[in-house]
Amino acid sequence: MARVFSGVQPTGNIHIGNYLGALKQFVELQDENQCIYCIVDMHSITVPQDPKELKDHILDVAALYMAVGIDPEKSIVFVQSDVAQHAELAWVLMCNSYTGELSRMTQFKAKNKGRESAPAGLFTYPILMAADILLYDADIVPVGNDQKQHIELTRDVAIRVNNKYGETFVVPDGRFLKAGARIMALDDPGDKMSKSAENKHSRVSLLDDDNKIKKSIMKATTDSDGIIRFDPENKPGISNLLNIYSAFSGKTIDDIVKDFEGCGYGDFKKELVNIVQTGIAPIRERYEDIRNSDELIRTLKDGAERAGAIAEKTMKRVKDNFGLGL
Ligand code: ATP
Ligand code: LTN
Repeated sequence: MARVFSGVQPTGNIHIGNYLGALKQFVELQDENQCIYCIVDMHSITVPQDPKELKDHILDVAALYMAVGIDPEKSIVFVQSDVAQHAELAWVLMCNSYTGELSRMTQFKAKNKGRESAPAGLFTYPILMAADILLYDADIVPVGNDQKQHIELTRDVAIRVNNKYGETFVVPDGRFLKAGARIMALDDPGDKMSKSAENKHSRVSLLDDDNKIKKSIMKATTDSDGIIRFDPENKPGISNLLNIYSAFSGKTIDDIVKDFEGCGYGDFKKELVNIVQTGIAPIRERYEDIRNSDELIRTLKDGAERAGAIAEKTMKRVKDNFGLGL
């Protein structure tokens, strides 16, 4: 059985990009693998958070994990800050990574745009992510395409440590889906769909009601030539919508294009509204029940205990190999 690890930040507005790029894979993988899914709250404080909102968002994401189909009987689900070894290992890895490689991370560059000085945690964010993954000897890391560079860095650091200190870490592979790996913003298909974008119609969130889903999709930016064709370069808007259609329906893009031959964008969007509404409704319904149950916190505490037992073993191996402690 392969070991799978991934994480999502506890910020609001989990959207269909997060779902199609990451969460959907989490569910698919849990039958055949040993899966560990984390709510990475320590990553989220790399930018300022309201403490009360953060606590709520941790439980929101945990409930969404279960609502999309993650089964805590099969997978370990826990909150990152409940297992202290994440921060402990991050320090060791920081001592084995370079400011040069961290400066090249495009996510850091994007988040730090226009500032002269950045919070050090924003800069070292990818190392905490590497620690998350390496702590659990993960073989596979299901994520969206935007995380490719961070996975490469994780591999580089793992290989570097193994070469210097002897076999310490499993070198992980990223797992990226074809149809959902990079969902673009509905209002600007040049940008990825994002939790933090100001315009709420730039995304469809998993907890949006039918009305909001309809509004956001019908408003989505397309182009003026009116032909439904997959061409991300020249027709990014309609290509993004085709991608979303394909990911929710399971149909290939070629088949969808054939089905809509001769139709206008309006007809296509109406059908897409239908498909997305149908895909999301059961998640939203399950979410309400789970979010309000007492079971949720018990599940996370149990998950932290199980994760902590694995993390402790890895940290012992790391300390032994590095000559740390007594
Ligand atoms: P933001 O949208 O504000 O940039 P994020 O990327 O920081 O949020 P996370 O919670 O860290 O969100 O990401 C959870 C998962 O969703 C990650 O695996 C990430 O790669 C994936 N993901 C995020 N945005 C998209 C997208 N637009 N398309 C596909 N996958 C995505
Ligand atoms: N950096 C990721 C979230 C994340 C993660 C991880 C994903 C933190 N730790 C470990 C996979 C494995 C993001 O911003 N999407």
